[in-house]
Amino acid sequence: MSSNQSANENASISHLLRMGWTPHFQAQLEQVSNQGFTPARVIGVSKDSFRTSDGDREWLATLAGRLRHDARGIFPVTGDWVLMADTVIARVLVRKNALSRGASGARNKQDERSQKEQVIAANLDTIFIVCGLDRDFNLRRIERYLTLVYNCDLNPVIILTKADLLPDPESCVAEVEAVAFGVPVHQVSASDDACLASLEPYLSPGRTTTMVGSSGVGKSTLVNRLYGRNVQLTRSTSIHVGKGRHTTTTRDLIVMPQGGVVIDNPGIREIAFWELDGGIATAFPEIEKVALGCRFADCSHTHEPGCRVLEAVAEGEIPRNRMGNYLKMKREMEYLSNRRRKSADRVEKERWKEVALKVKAIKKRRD
Ligand SMILES: Nc1nc2c(ncn2[C@@H]2O[C@H](COP(=O)(O)OP(=O)(O)O)[C@@H](O)[C@H]2O)c(=O)[nH]1
Ligand SMILES: [Mg+2]
Ligand SMILES: [Zn+2]
Repeated sequence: MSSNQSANENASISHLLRMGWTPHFQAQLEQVSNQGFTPARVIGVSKDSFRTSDGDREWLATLAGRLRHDARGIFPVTGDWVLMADTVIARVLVRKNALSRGASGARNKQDERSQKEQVIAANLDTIFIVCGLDRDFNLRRIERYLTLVYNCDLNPVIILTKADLLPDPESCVAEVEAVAFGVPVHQVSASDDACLASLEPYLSPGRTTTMVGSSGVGKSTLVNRLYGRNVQLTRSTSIHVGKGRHTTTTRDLIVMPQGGVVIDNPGIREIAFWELDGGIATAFPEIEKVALGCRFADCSHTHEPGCRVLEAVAEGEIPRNRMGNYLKMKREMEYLSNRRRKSADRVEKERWKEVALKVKAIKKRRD
């Protein structure tokens, strides 16, 4: 290898590192290194085109036909690392992790596809749960977001925006801390840049942060202020710019001057849950702990005799509205897992039907 070539390679590796490239992805690249693929990260997705970047160059890429019909449903999302042949995405590298949810509206639609896991963003280090200290402020919603994040085994950080609108934002911070055990809570305000410094550690080189939160809470404003200039369209700027700008492929992933990467997502209107695992237990640890004392192991904490949880609610040890939210999320989880089990049963039935038909055909041939 000439020294020139290796200098080039070093330069391109340093670009990739800036985009969040890690040994996990390098190892996957090395398995196919002689095939001339270019590694890049997905920085924006529109209907059938993907904006990708290697930290130096950008492409508007399309998906290889083979991947479009991939039965495993691995469809690139913002934050994914991909291998490109020219401007075609030939491979999606195995994700380190992903933020995902049951498809929005899954409750009403009978459509099988609406139950599919919906991946919001991939390869993440931190999730900012962004909530406004205006009418958006809602502890129950924060609990839902926390459960979503824990379900995906990711690290949440709660950001309360618009602190300037309240005389006493500290009391809200305390309320949030009381429902989000051990989760860092930060307040920020458009009129105060000092509070931004507390977020800098999340933006260190190589780290990826994504933001979830209702539309209008100030996610894009926060990105702009952390960046130091307007790189994202916000509600206040879009009024002046007009709608036309929105039709271009959006850039959701921003490489920050601090060295890290931020993914600015559209607001999640409805949070449906997908994986039925430890998310609820992690979001409501004190309830799960008290529940260990219930007489019945499968106690639903609604009517059973010897229910320690109901006792704790009656004694005021567990707040009534927090308990209500806990039960509501448990019901949603059960609903989703039942649906999933039913559709898995149906798939299994179909498979046996096929086998039975084949057996029949074989028998017929023999006769
Ligand atoms: N008062 C106040 N308004 C804010 C703050 N942050 C954002 N906003 C306003 O909230 C609106 C929505 O902000 P935007 O960043 O577009 O929200 P997004 O939809 O979450 O990306 C804009 O009009 C912002 O100017 C803040 O800290 N204080
Ligand atoms: Mg925005
Ligand atoms: Zn109970």
